[in-house]
Amino acid sequence: MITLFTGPTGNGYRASILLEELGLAYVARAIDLQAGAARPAAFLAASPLGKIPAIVDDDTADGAPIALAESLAIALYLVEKTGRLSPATPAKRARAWEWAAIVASGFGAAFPGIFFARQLDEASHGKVIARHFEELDRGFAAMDSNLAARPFLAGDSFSFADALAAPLLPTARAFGVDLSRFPNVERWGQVVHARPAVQRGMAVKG
Ligand SMILES: N[C@@H](CCC(=O)N[C@@H](CS)C(=O)NCC(=O)O)C(=O)O
Repeated sequence: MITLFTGPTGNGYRASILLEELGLAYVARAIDLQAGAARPAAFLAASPLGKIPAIVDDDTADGAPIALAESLAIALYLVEKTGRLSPATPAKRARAWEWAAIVASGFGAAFPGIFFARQLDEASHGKVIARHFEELDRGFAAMDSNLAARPFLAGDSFSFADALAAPLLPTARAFGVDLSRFPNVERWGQVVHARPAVQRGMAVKG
């Protein structure tokens, strides 16, 4: 059985629509998204940033539960688990993931940005910027906790997740984020950026 931690938002609905479309059995647990509301420990254990949606799947091949957050990662996991809702050809699969990424990153960043800015007056743009820096801190804090227990983002070896995340560090420094508050991230960054392929990749200017 899958437990879905969710709420009445677009991100939550992405996960519940997928579960429904795939015909998977699940129980939905509502999370109070108000700032300062208590969040259940099982939810926080499943969601590194404490955001919905998140799932815990008890029905796994080796019996070890899989806990997972982020709508895009949940989609990838459920599609892989069931072998369904994935186009048959590599070209169509690539197109489907391209659109999934646009939905999760582009739209996913714009809506909360507008939601937050609408609560402010014209003179308060500094608060919008501060809010985005808070989100960066939130992400790096979660990454730091993750990297306290393992050398790379997804375990013992370098994966595509590390490759995708590597450029975050120089970008964050250029934006003035003090990464010394996240020692595990800095340690990971030194290892990752010492990799010849990462250095070669970071040298490509097009
Ligand atoms: N990138 C995430 C975004 C998740 C997200 O922003 N969830 C919001 C609700 S729509 C949330 O949990 N907000 C509460 C908070 O930020 O503490 C995804 O695609 O799942």
